[in-house]
Amino acid sequence: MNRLSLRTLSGIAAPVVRPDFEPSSVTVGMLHLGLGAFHRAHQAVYTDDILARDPRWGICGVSLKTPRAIEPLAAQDGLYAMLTKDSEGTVARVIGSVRELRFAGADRTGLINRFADPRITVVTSTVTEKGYCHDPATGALNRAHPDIVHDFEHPGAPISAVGILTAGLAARKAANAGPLTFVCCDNLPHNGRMVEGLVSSFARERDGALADWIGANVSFPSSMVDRIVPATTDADLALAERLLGVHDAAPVAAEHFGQWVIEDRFAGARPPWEVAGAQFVADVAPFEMMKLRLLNGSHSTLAYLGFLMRHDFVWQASGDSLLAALVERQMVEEIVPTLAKPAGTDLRAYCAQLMQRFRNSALPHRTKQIAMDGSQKLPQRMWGTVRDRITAGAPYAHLALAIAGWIRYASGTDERGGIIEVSDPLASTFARIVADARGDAETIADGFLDLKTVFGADLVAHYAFREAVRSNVVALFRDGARTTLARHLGMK
Ligand code: CS2
Repeated sequence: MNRLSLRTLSGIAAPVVRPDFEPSSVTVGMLHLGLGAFHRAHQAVYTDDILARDPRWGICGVSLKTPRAIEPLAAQDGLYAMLTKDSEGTVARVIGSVRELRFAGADRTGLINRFADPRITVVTSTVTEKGYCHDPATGALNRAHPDIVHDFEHPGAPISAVGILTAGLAARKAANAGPLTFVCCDNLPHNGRMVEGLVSSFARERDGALADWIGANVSFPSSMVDRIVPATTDADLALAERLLGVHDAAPVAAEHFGQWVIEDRFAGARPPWEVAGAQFVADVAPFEMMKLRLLNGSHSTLAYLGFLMRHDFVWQASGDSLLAALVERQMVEEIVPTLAKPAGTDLRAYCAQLMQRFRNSALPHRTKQIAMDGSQKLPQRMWGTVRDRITAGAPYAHLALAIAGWIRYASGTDERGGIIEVSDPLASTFARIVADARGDAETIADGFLDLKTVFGADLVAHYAFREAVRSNVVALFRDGARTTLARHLGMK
């Protein structure tokens, strides 16, 4: 079968949607770090939507750690299918906005020099929470992280996102290529300000003049990104091939819903993403808090407790009446009261819409996928809400159970004694805590609750918080998730 490419594109027929611009006449105006499925189903689609109007904004997609994402796309001239799926069916669309591909490991100097192209004025990133090598509790650069240690020693051949960005900015400064905007698109609080802090502390240690130049020429707007994009499955590959009539080795599958709220603080020219529905606002914080606490917080609750209750997929977990009741009450009773209402948003309607999005069975999303990297994700998804509830003297019992669900999951065995492969930068720390506890649930809970880099010094020292989580961990080990949850909800 033929492969998707610029040559075969014209043969792809409706109802598959083809780019409404000529991909080969697009020039590159932005770089993207982290060419995973999320980027290809989100920022690349917003960009695809505006290229007919302004062909200056083609994307140079960069993969930092592995060539896996690059190779299939390179064989397809950067083209791939985006499948949007819900109960009404699937819509297939070919995305043509990724015009250049680079694997950092293949040519670091070439990549760094790309930042010095004056036509490139925007850099975006989706490198996942752990990709910024920061301390999750404080947001500061983790200087002990092996990639950061490497990059301080070899600033000209960096491997971390922060190191590559800093080296790229040094090249831009040397070439006098003008101001640049970096838009972080990962699920981190105040993500722009956070990355600015990381880059400026990394740069200052290298070269004070570079740090000053960055301060004067580079802006780091925060942004809230939203679209549920599970890992692509074999079924998606087969479906893309059937719908397109050509082989596509790199399709992405996602929901129809999409949201992108960006702080309007660009240092130079930018793509007109508002034409594609992005919102440019003065303050992203209310949107970001709503999304991280309600969507991502609920996702994590469904992932940990759902997995323990043997739900492989989010649509199953959110269709389980006990879990649905917990998540709904957690949102309405504990999270919503901590939020400022973002302009134009009805928070109750947002919660109801989330439950519907979670229940999209046409888009199976593995609880195990969301369960990854809890130590990096939960601080922004849950701790902030807990802190606000503590300050307000308000209860946080549902959150305490969800957090206990994470500890129970991260202890590495399921409820039938099977091994859970815990994927987390702190997995070996968790395994040590569990081994040292010799099966005692309270000791396991305390081992986790002592982790300052995860919980922060304040929560580690908060007696009532620890007790609330600890008693739930004990119940989860003793009685299992279903019984604990039913009792918690007064249904048993
Ligand atoms: C999920 C997110 O994997 C996860 O941790 O919670 O990827 C989530 O699907 C997106 O943030 C939705 O915008």
